[in-house]
Amino acid sequence: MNATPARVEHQLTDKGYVPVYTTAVIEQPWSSYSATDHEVWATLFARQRQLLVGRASDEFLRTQAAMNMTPDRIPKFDDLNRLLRQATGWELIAVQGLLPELDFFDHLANRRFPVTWWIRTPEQLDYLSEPDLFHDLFGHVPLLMNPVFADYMAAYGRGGVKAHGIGGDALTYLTRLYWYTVEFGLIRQDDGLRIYGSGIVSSKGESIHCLESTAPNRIGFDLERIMRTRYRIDTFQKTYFVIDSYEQLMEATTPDFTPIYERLAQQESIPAGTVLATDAVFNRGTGEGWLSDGDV
Ligand code: HBI
Ligand code: FE
Repeated sequence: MNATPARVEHQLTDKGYVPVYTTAVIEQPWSSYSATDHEVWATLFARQRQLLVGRASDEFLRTQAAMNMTPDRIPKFDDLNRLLRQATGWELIAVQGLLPELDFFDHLANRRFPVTWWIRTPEQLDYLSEPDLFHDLFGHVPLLMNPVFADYMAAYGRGGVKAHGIGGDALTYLTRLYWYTVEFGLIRQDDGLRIYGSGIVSSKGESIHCLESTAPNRIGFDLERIMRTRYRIDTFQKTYFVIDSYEQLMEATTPDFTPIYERLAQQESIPAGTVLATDAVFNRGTGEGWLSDGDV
């Protein structure tokens, strides 16, 4: 039997958590999962599936159902890849942890989504500081079944590879775009605002907070506004950006970003909790419970 691959996780140092990167692409060691691993998957899957009805976007719920993920056991990437390749040409690859940004972008550009092979422990059920199998598989993979979102993610990857070559703050701007759309995005439906961001759908607390709390701002999507806006990595978001459609995301990535990066370099970044007079505001948050600093 093959040895179980490494779990490459953030290291706790006297300066707090520091990310550790790995580039290896491995086979999903499905026989290595313990009964506890499958139980953690089953618990999180059942809880989020129940919580997200009426909160996640119709398309997220539809694509997730289309993936036939088994709630009781950790799905096999090979089973999911048969569906995914057929739908949009994407495939999952198993990785051991965080990839260096260029590796990550290059995989996206080639329609490969890196999924961390290991799942969090029962003690980490409600929060862990980095993507695990549940965040990636439950959160990121379903919308890759949607052709428009799948094209956006591939275009985003190509943009990331290019930004890596440009240097300067290009990657910072692009990472903010990922953060406020792919990870923490909301979408407007006829029946109200709904969640499509992976960081939200894989989090019990934030699935409730992002739509029902009065604390956060909710602002209409604006590409350059988002690319100027700093964000928090350790608490619920202070601001959520709302798209009208997945097509709007795809259209936003069609222009050449080079002149946009040059324009952004002349402007100040915007704190996560700020609302500008030019913002299309759905609601201005009260800010209750916000931490005052720590934006990245
Ligand atoms: N690596 N495995 C993995 N998963 C991610 O989501 C990921 C990554 N490396 C870099 C990264 N995300 C971020 O820089 C994105 O915001 C681009
Ligand atoms: Fe993620």
